[in-house]
Amino acid sequence: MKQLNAVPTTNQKLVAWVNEWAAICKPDAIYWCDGSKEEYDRLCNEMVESGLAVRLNPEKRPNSLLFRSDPSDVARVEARTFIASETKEAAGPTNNWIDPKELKKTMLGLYDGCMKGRTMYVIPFSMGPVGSPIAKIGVEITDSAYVVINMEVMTRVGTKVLEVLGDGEFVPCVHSVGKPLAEGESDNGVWPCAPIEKKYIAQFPETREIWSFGSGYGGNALLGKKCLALRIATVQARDEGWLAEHMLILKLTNPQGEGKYVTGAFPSACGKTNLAMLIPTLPGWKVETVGDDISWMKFDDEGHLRAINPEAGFFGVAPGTSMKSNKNAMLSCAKDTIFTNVALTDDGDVWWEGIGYDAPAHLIDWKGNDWTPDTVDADGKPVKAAHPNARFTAKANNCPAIAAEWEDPAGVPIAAFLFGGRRPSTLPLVYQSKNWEHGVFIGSTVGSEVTAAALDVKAGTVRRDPFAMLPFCGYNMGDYFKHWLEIGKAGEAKGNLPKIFCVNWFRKSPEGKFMWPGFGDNSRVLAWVFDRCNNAGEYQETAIGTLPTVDAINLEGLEGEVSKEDLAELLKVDKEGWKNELEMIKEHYKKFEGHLPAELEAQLKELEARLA
Ligand code: TSX
Ligand code: MN
Repeated sequence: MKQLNAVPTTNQKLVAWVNEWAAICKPDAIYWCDGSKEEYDRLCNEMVESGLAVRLNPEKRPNSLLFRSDPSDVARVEARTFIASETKEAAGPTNNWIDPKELKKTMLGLYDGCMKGRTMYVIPFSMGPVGSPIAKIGVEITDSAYVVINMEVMTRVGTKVLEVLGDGEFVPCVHSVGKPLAEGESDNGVWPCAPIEKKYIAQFPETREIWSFGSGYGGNALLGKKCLALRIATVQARDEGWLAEHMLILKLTNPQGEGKYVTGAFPSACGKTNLAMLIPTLPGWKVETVGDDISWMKFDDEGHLRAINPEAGFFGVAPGTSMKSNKNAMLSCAKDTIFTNVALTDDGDVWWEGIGYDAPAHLIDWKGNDWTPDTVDADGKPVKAAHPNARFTAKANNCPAIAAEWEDPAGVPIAAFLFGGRRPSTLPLVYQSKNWEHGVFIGSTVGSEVTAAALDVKAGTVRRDPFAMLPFCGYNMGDYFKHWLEIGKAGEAKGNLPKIFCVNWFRKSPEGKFMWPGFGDNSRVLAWVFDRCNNAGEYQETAIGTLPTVDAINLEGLEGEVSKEDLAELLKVDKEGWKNELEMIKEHYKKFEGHLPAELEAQLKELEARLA
């Protein structure tokens, strides 16, 4: 086995672990990543030369690549994602569980010789600013250079991380695409991965280990993100008294120049990245981005929850992103970007559905086929040029709206939590929880309308996704609710806990039209949230919580789009709708029997009594 460079650490545990895995995976060579620009450029060029990547036209999209994945390897695979805790009960009712011994045996069989013909890259990375007291260090070994360059955008990689690590602890992350090469064989420009039944995304919560096999895509392969920063970190956070959450972080500044930090949890397809980068339509207000996906929060001495964004980039969904829906995301991926599964234009740029302008007459689609606007499949249905889950991997520092303090190692003090989902009826535009416990109740009942895309449930039903954490909590979700209640108890005395709000940008009229313009106009809702954090803003107490009065939402400049009557409807408590909602929540809560905290049961009873 060739050592391509010198081992850059004296951490004996790390060196032994790398050697142990090299013996199992049997790569041709080992390479320790230093995170330098030279290294990034070299790997990019190698992948372009081997045909795995297309270099985009530098005049259109400087320093950017396009990858096309295998058509079977396009998204996270929840059915192949496992929480391998000692007991099934520890994983809880919402996770796939396998016995860790059995799983390790199976996976070691798959890992045996899986890197033959490939280089094993060792990626030391920091989740969070290097050296921040809230940050954590991981080391990923992988046989994918695509994973290396994505990790170099999404996390902090290299020599500095090893310096801070010293002889300390790291989260070991093992990844292989699961496609060994025979003597003289090459990928031939085809994305390597393993068939679905050999894919495993495994978390071992007690030993803080991550093993991933068979997929090269996103959350399956970039192990710092969903696997470490959420599934493993939730377990560490529970044990250490902090929060690891699937939340955006934004800074909101009012016309007087006062700033507040807000985090928000939303299920997928609710526009979390759009909210994180929103451009307010309310004059004088400003939104800046701290993070678009994950928030790690710890108490400071004053009892403020301080948040860091553990990531260094955005792994955003491209389709639907336009200068109208998210100008800052478009500018973030204007250069230095890795695109995956978008369409390629004849002049070497990218295109996707919802980019805001018509497709040109000819494209190469995400599968590498010629595409024209009239291309249809065997059933006569229009063929999409970009995969619906196509992504851009872009540096946070390339976002024009990035907040100056986004890398502050101390984190930013959070004033408010938002919870939301796509709810066409019942849930008002915004309301505030009565207190922390009521806020945890709201978080535990987060849900989003199921659209036609999901075939397992009928359209129009609500899929519950508590705290938007359903696929990302590394332990029993009922115990996770309890942890949230305990954070409330720990923070209560100092009086600096964030206020908790529920928002819903997706109310529809009986005619099926969106009643709220959303996007930049959501700043009008954020302004009320801001004011409530100062105990200001007009409000009314209702059965479901604290709502703005109709006059409390500033509609200046929205005349003709949203009338006072529409707003009154958006801010009404629909008692019949809520009674139906209560029944749905009872059904949802059944799942957590035996682990559902009594406080949440009580919240449900109290809400029922207030609605009676
Ligand atoms: O991201 C969205 N946000 C949050 C923005 C900060 N989307 C897109 C969701 C898919 C990712 C929204 N879609 C939002 C929203 O607030 N609201 C809607 C619904 C909507 C769509 C279109 C219009 C109005 C509302 N109006 C016109 O198209 C003219
Ligand atoms: Mn996410």
